[in-house]
Amino acid sequence: MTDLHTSIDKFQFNNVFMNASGVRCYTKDELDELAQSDAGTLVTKSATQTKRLGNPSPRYAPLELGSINSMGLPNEGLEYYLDYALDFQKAHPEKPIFLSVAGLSMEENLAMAHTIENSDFNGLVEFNLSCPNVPGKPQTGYDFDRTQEVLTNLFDFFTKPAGVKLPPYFDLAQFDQMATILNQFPLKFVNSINSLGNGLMIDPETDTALIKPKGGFGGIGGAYAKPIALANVRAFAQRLDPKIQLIGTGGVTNGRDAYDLILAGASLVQVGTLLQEEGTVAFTRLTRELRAVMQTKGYNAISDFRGQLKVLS
Ligand code: IRO
Repeated sequence: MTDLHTSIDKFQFNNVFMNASGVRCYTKDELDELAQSDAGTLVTKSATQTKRLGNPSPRYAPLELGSINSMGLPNEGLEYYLDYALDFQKAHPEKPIFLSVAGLSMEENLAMAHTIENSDFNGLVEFNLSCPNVPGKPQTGYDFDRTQEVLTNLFDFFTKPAGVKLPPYFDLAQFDQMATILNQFPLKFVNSINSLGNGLMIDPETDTALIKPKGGFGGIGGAYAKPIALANVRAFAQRLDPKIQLIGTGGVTNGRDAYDLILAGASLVQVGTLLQEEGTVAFTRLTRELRAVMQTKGYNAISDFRGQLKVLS
């Protein structure tokens, strides 16, 4: 039987698939549903210190090859997700989970990090440096000096296992610069990529932008993102200290897409748009399809092919 077991640092997971933060992980009921699915683990909706309602609706639309969203960081506040994670880890000590945080300022990120540091949380923390949808708040991940400053201040005191969620980059110099920054810190993982920021789609019937916030601009996910996600995972796998593992996110609609992200170097694979559209049953199909691809290739374990992408010489 093919084995989809994987690990990040000391944390063990019996399946490579999980949700992408923001998708079906807003309420405790949604998180419970993820926990009961075939996913190997789960991540909570990116939290701010206090509850936010987010942007006006419509703020998500499915597209032919993916989705557009400008949710605007709606969430129940850090305490809600931290409480959930603390209860969860008591009930499921064998299933480590991820807590995602996305402060609107460095101060807010540091304050939330202090709260988590001083709590009994024993899972992994994802610092989301790439929310594309809060009006007036540029993505930290596109400001290299700011990223260096945030991580320097964070790891001054933060000792729990942590990683960052990054936006997509499009130039090899950006991969070089960002990897040089990330390699200075005791990160356990880098999650690449968040949605392709600030796309625009138009309803042909009405000549109107499909979503309401920001004049229709929003993050693009789904199949549109696959080649960009693959390139970002591959580029970071080639540049990061091997102690920093990759989580691959973007463009997974079938088992082969996940297989490709793993070939590029991913240790875990997150599912966003597909999970939004199909629900947690998507994990059952993806698991079956990934196993089938591995069997065809003669692989029994994720480690047999992770990072083994071949290139033309
Ligand atoms: O609009 C959102 O809430 C959102 C976030 I925080 C993010 O990181 N990525 C995204 O596509 N949407």
